[in-house]
Amino acid sequence: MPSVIFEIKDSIGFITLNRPDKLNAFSREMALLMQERLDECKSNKVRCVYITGAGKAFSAGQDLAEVANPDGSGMKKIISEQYNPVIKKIRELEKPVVAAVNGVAAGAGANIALCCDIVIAAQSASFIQAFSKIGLIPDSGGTYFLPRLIGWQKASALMMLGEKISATEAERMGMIYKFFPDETFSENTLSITKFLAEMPTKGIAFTKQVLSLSFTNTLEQQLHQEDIYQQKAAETEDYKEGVKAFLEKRIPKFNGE
Ligand code: T3D
Repeated sequence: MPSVIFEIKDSIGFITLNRPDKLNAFSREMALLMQERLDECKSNKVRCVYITGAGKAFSAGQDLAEVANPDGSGMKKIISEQYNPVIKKIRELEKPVVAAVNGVAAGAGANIALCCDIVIAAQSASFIQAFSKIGLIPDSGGTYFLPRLIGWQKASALMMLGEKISATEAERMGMIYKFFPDETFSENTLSITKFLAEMPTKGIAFTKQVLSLSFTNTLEQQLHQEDIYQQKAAETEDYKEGVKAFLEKRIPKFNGE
């Protein structure tokens, strides 16, 4: 079986990290394959992306056995070839990306989940900034996203202490959108993903882009961007359909254009 399973169904690109016996730890091959799959999600056939892990974990981050191999790629290569492109591809993808965190998410595994647009976890899942425990700094965008999600103090403590956080606690802190009981996790997460895949895809993509800009913009700059992106959204077919359906008192049928 490939280390990343990929399928497009109902306009959803399903990406499953598939090294369950290693808790889906990232080998170089898996990171590169994930990049290829994220590129395939640029297709118009995909209107929402769903990332999850096979077996009991989401991902344990970097495969430490592979990194300990003296013949393996060096640190610079790992970050620049494996993780940074994954984060950029998720953020640059013009459609929503849902992280369905089915189990433990550690190190780069946690931070890949946290850069997604909507993070949903099973109640038994957990999050750990495992880096400090092996003498590393948090990578894969962790130092960018985590303080913005939960505030500088909590992020700093979690990163330095390497404390494992339950899904319940992660939701309470605002690190993730929601958790669901394990029994209903798949059903509920898929239902949210299907709903997103039937929404106005371009409008959702513009929302993603404007939200990202807000991290560095002043209010003046951000208001200007909202003006620009709202005009783009108003030119989409889905906007016309949304207004028409509202006035005709019927459910809209969006085609993602
Ligand atoms: O140079 C660089 O590394 C640069 C890149 C950095 C990016 C990073 O992601 S650094 C952070 C790497 N990840 C970690 O440090 C996490 C290591 N794993 C753990 O702390 C724990 O395994 C977990 C908290 C994730 C889960 O704990 P638990 O008790 O549920 O499972 P376990 O028993 O520790 O692990 C189960 C198996 O998975 C075990 O193998 P075995 O003994 O059954 O053959 C374990 O060795 C393996 N495993 C877990 N994590 C990794 C791993 N194998 C390779 N790499 C891993 N990251």
